[in-house]
Amino acid sequence: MITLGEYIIKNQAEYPSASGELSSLLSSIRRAAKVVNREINRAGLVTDIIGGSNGSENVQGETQQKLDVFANDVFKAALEARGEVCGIASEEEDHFVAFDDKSQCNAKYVVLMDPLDGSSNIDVNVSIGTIFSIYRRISEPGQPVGIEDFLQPGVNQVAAGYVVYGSSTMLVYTTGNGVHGFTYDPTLGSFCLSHENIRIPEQGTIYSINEGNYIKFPEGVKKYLKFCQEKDAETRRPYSSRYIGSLVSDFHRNMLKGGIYIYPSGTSNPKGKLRLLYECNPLAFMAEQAGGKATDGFRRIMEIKPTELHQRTPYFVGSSKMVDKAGELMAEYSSHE
Ligand code: AHM
Ligand code: MG
Repeated sequence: MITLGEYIIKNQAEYPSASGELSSLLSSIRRAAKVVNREINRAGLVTDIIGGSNGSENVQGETQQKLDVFANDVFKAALEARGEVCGIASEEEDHFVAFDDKSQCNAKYVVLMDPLDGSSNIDVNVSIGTIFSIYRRISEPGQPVGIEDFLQPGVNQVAAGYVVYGSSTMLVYTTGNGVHGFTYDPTLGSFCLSHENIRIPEQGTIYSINEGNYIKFPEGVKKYLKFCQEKDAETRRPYSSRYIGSLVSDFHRNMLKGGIYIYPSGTSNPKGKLRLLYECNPLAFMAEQAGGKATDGFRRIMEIKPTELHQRTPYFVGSSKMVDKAGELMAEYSSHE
């Protein structure tokens, strides 16, 4: 059995010129994930302390759960502690946070994260996740980190991943060399390699979308949903509809089984709901590394040049043939503003 720690060290040894900083950064994420996992497992028992709403809102006007804030603090502290990261941006922080300790001014990496995605599911014991995205800074080391370090297109990512806190907890990541999954063994306190080199089937049979918003969807998405529901033996339609409402869990299932996840634009969310930098880009990188695709219905997600930290985008991600088909119908029936 190979643990995540061993796997990180083994891979680093294959790149003798690497400084080990990225490995060390991934180890910080692994450690924070264990702490957050422990608290999530206790959330149902001690609702008044760690479960439920925090009574505050984040910059996007969403109610923060106590565990959102806790997870944000744990990941932030873990990333600050070791000196590889010069700053972070998070769904739970209005602005990016510079780690301006002198030594960290020289650090190479910035991390963008959603510390606890899908957190409204905590109170009902449904899987939630952490998403992270790692870039090399573009400002000069030694200078304070700036907004330009965070507003990079997804193609610049050096690593990305997620933790899914589900019936088992898993950490799945890529450094641009395939996607690898590790399942947490609570008796050992270790993430153990369980899914090496994950590949998304190019054609799946699952579609995931909040169909309650149907009336607000663009025509191209409506047409694609009709396509999913029609009978066709060759493409094994009708497909199954599966929607947990927890992006990491829906993405994880679709990546293993084959499927498409869509969060389109709508009349109340003209740019969709999901955030480009710390939700869509990292999962797009993972999807592509596993042989899948991610678009906003028209263009490749990872080529979008971000203009704001909390920018939203419509999102289509998963099996390549399914994303292509949805794209065809978007091109035919919807216009791209
Ligand atoms: P959050 O970052 O506030 O948790 O919101 C993101 C979540 C995703 O996990 C999920 O896929 C989506 O919101 C569900 O939204 P909806 O309830 O509109 O279907
Ligand atoms: Mg989120």
